[in-house]
Amino acid sequence: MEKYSLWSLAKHALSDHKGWTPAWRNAPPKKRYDVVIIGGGGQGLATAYYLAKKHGITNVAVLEKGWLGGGNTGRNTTAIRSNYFYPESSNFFDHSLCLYEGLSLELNYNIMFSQGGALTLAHTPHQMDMLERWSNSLQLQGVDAEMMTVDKISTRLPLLDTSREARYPILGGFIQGRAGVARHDAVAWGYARAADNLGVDIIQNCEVIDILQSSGRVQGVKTSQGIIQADKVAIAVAGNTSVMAEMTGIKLPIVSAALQAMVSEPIKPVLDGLVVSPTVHAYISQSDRGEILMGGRADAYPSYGQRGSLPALEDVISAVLNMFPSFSRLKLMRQWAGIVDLSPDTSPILGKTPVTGLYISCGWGTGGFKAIPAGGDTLAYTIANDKPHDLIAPFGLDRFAKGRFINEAAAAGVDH
Ligand code: FAD
Ligand code: PYC
Repeated sequence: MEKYSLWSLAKHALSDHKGWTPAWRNAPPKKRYDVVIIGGGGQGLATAYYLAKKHGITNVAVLEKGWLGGGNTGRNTTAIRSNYFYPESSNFFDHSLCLYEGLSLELNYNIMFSQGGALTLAHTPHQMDMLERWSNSLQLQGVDAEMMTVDKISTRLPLLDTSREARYPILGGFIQGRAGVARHDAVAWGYARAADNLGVDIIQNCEVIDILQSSGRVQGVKTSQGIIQADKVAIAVAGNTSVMAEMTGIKLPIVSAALQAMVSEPIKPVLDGLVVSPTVHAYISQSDRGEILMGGRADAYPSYGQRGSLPALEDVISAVLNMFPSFSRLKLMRQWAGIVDLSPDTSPILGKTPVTGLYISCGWGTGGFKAIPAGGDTLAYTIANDKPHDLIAPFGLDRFAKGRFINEAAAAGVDH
């Protein structure tokens, strides 16, 4: 690998992008693979990496219809936390957080993970009770969580309106100190480079237009670059999941809708970590570049239209100004949307499907960036062994038939 010195950084900065070593090969598709993964987002790339790294399965292709990380992985607000209510979820998401803690080293790629904490606010006595229960439940699972008084919150966040005159006065909150943010592109690129180094073929501009099966067993995929045969196929296409699953006759309980976010002009550091208010329906953090990053709930209307809308921006901005009135002086710089895959209980759907050799990773909705390492690790295990990893056994598609929902709507932060 190329060694970086100040001199080489300066040379690259002035090189007009010429002579750079690509981070992964531009692989032409082979006729057959042991495993084909559809979707070059974080989930697909991490699955490919762990298949190669932990299970020695390297005859693997990741097929991406656009560019790597151009879906939700490159559009999200990068909150990484494991403060989910039910043990099934907190165990899974804490495994992910632990993997994130070592990911820059594991991939030899700086994913810029910084653990500034995630603070959830309560505005009513009922919410305070809920947060107490929630943080107690986390502590019982060995996951860090701490209740915060208003005084402590106001010391941490001097710009937050903690007065009794606020429209929704804050009564307290709870914080997960190990929560944080990472650079989203770096997570995708780090996994892609590491998977490529282990022999995985990454094929961009390759849209899957059909999934081939015979006698209830997957045979491969039909793509914009021709037919590719495979013993096993995994679907990791986020908001496009129900369309893709329907190609195999599987109807999924997934609704696709736009989730929007926005950033202000950059300012000096004024915010520590992530702040979430389920009451005003907004969350906010400050990026490394200084932008104030804001978002809220997914659009109520199902759609594949990956664009913004003024009413959603107005909702989020008015919610944020309830909390941080001084931000009314900021200029909005950019907004964007991604199409998220919402499941009925706000938990992911991971594992085997009724078609032999076909696996699925979806239902991540508004929260699958934090789950990229654990989603990839556990789906790779499931594909390699054709048996669900213990951590994801509760998240199988069969839970809807069995009525074993894992309703994490509250832990999604703002209701979705
Ligand atoms: P994606 O990254 O969307 O990857 C799927 C890929 O499949 C895409 O690149 C797409 O082009 C490709 N694809 C689709 N159809 C085909 C096809 N037919 N053939 C080939 N390729 C195909 N999560 C958090 O944990 N924390 C957050 O703070 C957070 N904030 C969010 C904010 C916003 C605005 C949005 C939109 C999402 C947010 N999320 C967050 C959710 C998170 O981004 C997603 O859950 C996560 O990125 C899902 O990863 P993925 O790899 O499954 O999907
Ligand atoms: O999952 O923590 C989260 C999140 C924050 C904003 C969007 N998703």
